[in-house]
Amino acid sequence: MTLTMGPAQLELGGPLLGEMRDSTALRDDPAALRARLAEDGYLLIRELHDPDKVRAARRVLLESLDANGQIDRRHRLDYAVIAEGARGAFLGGAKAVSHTPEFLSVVEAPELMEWFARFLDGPSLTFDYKWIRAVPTGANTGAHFDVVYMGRGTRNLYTCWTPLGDVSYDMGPLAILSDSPNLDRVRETYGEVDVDRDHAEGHFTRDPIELVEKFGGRWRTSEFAMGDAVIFGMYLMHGSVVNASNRYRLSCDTRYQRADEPVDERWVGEHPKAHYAWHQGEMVPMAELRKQWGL
Ligand SMILES: O=C(O)CCC(=O)C(=O)O
Repeated sequence: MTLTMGPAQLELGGPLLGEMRDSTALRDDPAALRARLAEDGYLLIRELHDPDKVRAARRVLLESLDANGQIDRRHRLDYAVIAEGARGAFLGGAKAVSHTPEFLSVVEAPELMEWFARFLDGPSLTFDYKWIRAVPTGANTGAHFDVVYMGRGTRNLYTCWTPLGDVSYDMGPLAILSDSPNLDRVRETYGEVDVDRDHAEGHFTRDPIELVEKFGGRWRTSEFAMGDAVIFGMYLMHGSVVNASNRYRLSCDTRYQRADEPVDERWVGEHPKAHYAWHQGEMVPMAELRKQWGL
């Protein structure tokens, strides 16, 4: 099977793209989880969330998209078929969705906060801001580190990527660069970007093959079911496969850290400030920065 990422076609099972490793068996063993994260850069945990709660959160998101005319009503709402001419939606900061009891009962579930507390070896907190995505046909996320968007607090910060529904390969699942790419120089340069301070593009590249050719490693992805989650740190290169289906790929990504470590102030509070200056003034193209860095 061939999957598309940006301009590239990658054969699943070929040298450039494989399947994510399943770490579900380690879910209650924090030391083993930490060792696995250090080795792979990510943790795929099946049913980390309660699937029924994810189903309820999905419903809230679908109703919001439907109210906005984005769902093709000739199909069951649950199929999330995209209305003709409708675009994607990024509902980051849309509290009418992200702070519903249904949504919070997934991403702020006491059992999830406790799981992170065990993993982090100390009480955990989560950012108030939640990133929620309805990815349309033909779209995908370019390759990036999360640190460029949220690096003002502790770097011991973790993303939990949660599919809000089953996600098959054709629906554009998350993809991560694993298998020991040598990204030291990328970390020292691109990894120090702050998009609000630098007015820089956030994605390092849209071409996944270029990354493997320059830095090594192998892309990995997976199909997902309701309840699954992928956890990773701020310096994991990741993006997504193109959504080749006629349905929205629904997901959210939320952040967790130790409560006693510094917090990036843009993402917490009653009304998080979010990206307050990213697109102000002239944007600096990533190609220009990469030239300066010799990358
Ligand atoms: O869901 C996506 O397409 C991208 C997610 C992402 O970049 C993240 O979880 O940090």
